[in-house]
Amino acid sequence: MSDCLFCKIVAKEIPAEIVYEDDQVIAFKDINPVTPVHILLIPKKHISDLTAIESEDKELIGHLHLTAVKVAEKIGIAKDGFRLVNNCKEYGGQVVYHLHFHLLGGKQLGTRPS
Ligand code: DGP
Repeated sequence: MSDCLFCKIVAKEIPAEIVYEDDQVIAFKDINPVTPVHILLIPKKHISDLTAIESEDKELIGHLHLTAVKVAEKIGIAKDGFRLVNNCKEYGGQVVYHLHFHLLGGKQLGTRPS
């Protein structure tokens, strides 16, 4: 999508601190981190939000989760643990409408998700 911010990061039209990339997904540092480690994981395919995934995306979504673990291991937060969050649409707090998961870690987080 030509006007999508994260599609522009995928296309390297906007710079980002990329920590992992393959043919299906890309992971990069959040511009406004809320935890010591705050990485965004996105599919390269434009999907607006979690409700827009289709059965053909099953493998892709699984791959995105496996990638989150791989990135957490690479960065060194897998042993202590981390949080993987998706903000879905307005009430979920979604701002950028290209499906993404926040990988949050590097400190003790609370037991309540919000
Ligand atoms: P969400 O509320 O789930 O849609 O979160 C969007 C996140 O995207 C937010 O934590 C800030 C991040 N973000 C917004 N614009 C940019 C950008 O241009 N570069 C990077 N690296 N992150 C961005």
